[in-house]
Amino acid sequence: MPALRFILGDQLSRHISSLDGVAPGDTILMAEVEAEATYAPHHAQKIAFVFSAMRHHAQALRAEGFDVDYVEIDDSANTHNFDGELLRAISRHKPDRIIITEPGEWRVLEMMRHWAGQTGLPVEIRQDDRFLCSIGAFAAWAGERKNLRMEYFYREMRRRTGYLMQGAEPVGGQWNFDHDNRQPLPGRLAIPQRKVPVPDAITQQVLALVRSRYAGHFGQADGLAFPVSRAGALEKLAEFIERCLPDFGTFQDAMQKSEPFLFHALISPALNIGLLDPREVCLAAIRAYEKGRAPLNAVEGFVRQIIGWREFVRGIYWLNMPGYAGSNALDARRNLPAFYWTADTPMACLRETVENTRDNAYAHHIQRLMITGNFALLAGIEPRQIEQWYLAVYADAYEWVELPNVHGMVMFADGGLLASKPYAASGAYIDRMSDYCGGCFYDVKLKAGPKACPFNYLYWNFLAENETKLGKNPRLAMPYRTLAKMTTARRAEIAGDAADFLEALVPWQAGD
Ligand code: FAD
Ligand code: DLZ
Ligand code: SF4
Repeated sequence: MPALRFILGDQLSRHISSLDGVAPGDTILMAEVEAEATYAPHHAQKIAFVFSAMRHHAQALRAEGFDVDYVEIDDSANTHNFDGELLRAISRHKPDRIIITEPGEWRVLEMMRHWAGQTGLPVEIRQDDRFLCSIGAFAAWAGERKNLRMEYFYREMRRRTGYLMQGAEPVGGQWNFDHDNRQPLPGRLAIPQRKVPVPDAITQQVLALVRSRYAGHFGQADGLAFPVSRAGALEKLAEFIERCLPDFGTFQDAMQKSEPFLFHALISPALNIGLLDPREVCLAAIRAYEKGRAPLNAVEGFVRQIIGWREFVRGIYWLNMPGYAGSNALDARRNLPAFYWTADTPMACLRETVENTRDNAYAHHIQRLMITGNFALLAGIEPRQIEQWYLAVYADAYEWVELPNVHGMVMFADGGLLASKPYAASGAYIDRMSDYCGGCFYDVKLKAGPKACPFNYLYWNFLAENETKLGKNPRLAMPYRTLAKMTTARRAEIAGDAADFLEALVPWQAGD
C-alpha cells in the first residue's frame, strides 16, 4: 500500500516516527507554505533557518534513495497551507493512506484531525518519540497531583533514563547543583568565540529568497548562526561540549554586554527541528563528565535543562491545551511597548537583549527570563501580545515550548501551574548578574525619581498591585514583609513613579 508520509518543517529527523517502515512506492511530502512562514511575524533568520534545513533534509533523504516530493515557496501552484498541499500531493501520487507524526502545535493538530474527512483516506498520526516522555506518560505522571513541579518530574526522568544515576541514587549524592550555578562573570574570563556556519549553495539561495520575499520581517536573514544540516548540528554540539560545557553551569545565569552566547549551547533551533536528538545531546555531556572533561555541576545543569525543563514544558503544554493560552491570572492588559521591536529604549539591559534578538534570532535563557520577560511581567503586558513576540523572534520558537515558558514561567498567567512564583526581580538582580547597568541612562542604585532604574519601582509596584493574588504565596513572604513595612508615602511614591513611566511607554502598533 503506497503511503504519503508528510514531514513538517520541525520534523527533520531521519528517525522520525512517520518514516518508520517507509517502503518503495511511498512518497515523502515536504512543503514550504506561506501560512507557516507568516502565522507569526517570524524573524527573517527563523524562516531562512527552517527553509534551508528543510531543503538540506530533502536532499539527504533523496541521497538515501527515497522519493521526496518537495514543494518550494515560489512554486506557482503552491496553495500555501498544509491542507492544500496535502490534497494536491494526493492527486499527484494517489496514495492509499497518509502517515504523519504528531505536530508541535495545537493549531496544527486541529488541522490534522480534519485530514481524514477532507481526503477520504486513512490518516495515521504517530507519536513523536523524539521526546523522552510521551504526552500520555506525562499525563499519567501528572495524574491527580495538585502541584506539578519540574524538580520532581526531573527526578523521575533521571530514574527512567538512568542518566547520572548510580543505582537508585543520583551521581554526586544530589539531584540538583543549581546553587553552584548562579555566578556572575569574573572580570577576565575568556569567552569562547563561536564558529559561524558558512552558508552553502542551498542556504545562499534561501537567504536571497528570504531577503526579497520577507523583507519587512524583523532582523536580517544574513548572519545565520545556526546549523542547517545534521552534520552541522553535530559540529555545533561538539563545539559546545569541548569549549563551553565546563563553564556552562557556573555562568548559566550570567549576562555580559556584546557577548550574546557566553557558554550556552546554541542547540535549541537544531534540537527543536530534529537535527539533534535530546538523548544524544545528554549522552555527549555525560561522556564529557565521565572522561573528566566537564564538572558535575555543569553536566547535571545541562541534562536538567534537556530531560527536565524541555520535557516538562512540553508536558504542561499538551496537558492544558487549548485552554492554557486563554488564562490571564494577573489580569495583565498593557500593550506591548514598541521597543520590543525597535530596541529604541534608554534601558541598556532591554536595548542589548532586543538588539541581540534582532541580530541573531537568539537570546540566552536569562535574558529571555530576567530582562525581556521580567519587564513584561512587571509592566503588566497582555500575555497574548508578549507571547506572539517570543513566538516570532526566536529561531527555536514553537508553541509547545514557547507558550509554557512565556505564559507560565514569565507571565504567571496560568496562576502558578508551571512555576511556584513569578520570576520578578528589581534592578539589583540585573546589576549583580550583568555589566549592563554601567552603560545605562538610569541609575540602578536609585529607587525613586526620573533617573531611578525603572525595574526598582516597577518591582514593588507589581507586588503592591498583585497583593491580593500573590500576597499569600510562601515564596514571596519576604518581599511582602518588606512591602508591609513601607510607609504610605513611600508606597505612593512607588505607584507615582511606576504610573509616570508606564504611561510614557509608546505601544507597538501593527503596521509600524
Ligand atoms: P542552553 O542554555 O545552552 O540550554 C541547553 C538546552 O536546554 C536548550 O537548547 C534547550 O533545549 C533546553 N532548555 C533550557 N531551558 C529550557 C526551558 N525553559 N524550556 C525548554 N527547554 C529548555 N526554548 C526553546 O527551545 N524555544 C522557545 O521558544 C523558548 N522560549 C523561551 C521563552 C522564555 C520567556 C524563556 C524564559 C525561555 C524560553 N526557552 C525557549 C528556553 C531557553 O531560553 C532556550 O531553550 C535556550 O535559551 C536556548 O538556547 P541554548 O540552546 O543556547 O540553551
Ligand atoms: C516554522 C515553519 C516555517 C517558517 N515554515 C514552514 C514551512 O514552510 N513548512 C513546514 O512544513 N513547516 C514550517 N515551519 C514549521 C511549522 O510551523 C511547524 O511544523 C508547526 O508549527 C508544528 O510545530
Ligand atoms: Fe537595566 Fe536598570 Fe540596569 Fe538600566 S539600570 S541596565 S534599566 S537594570
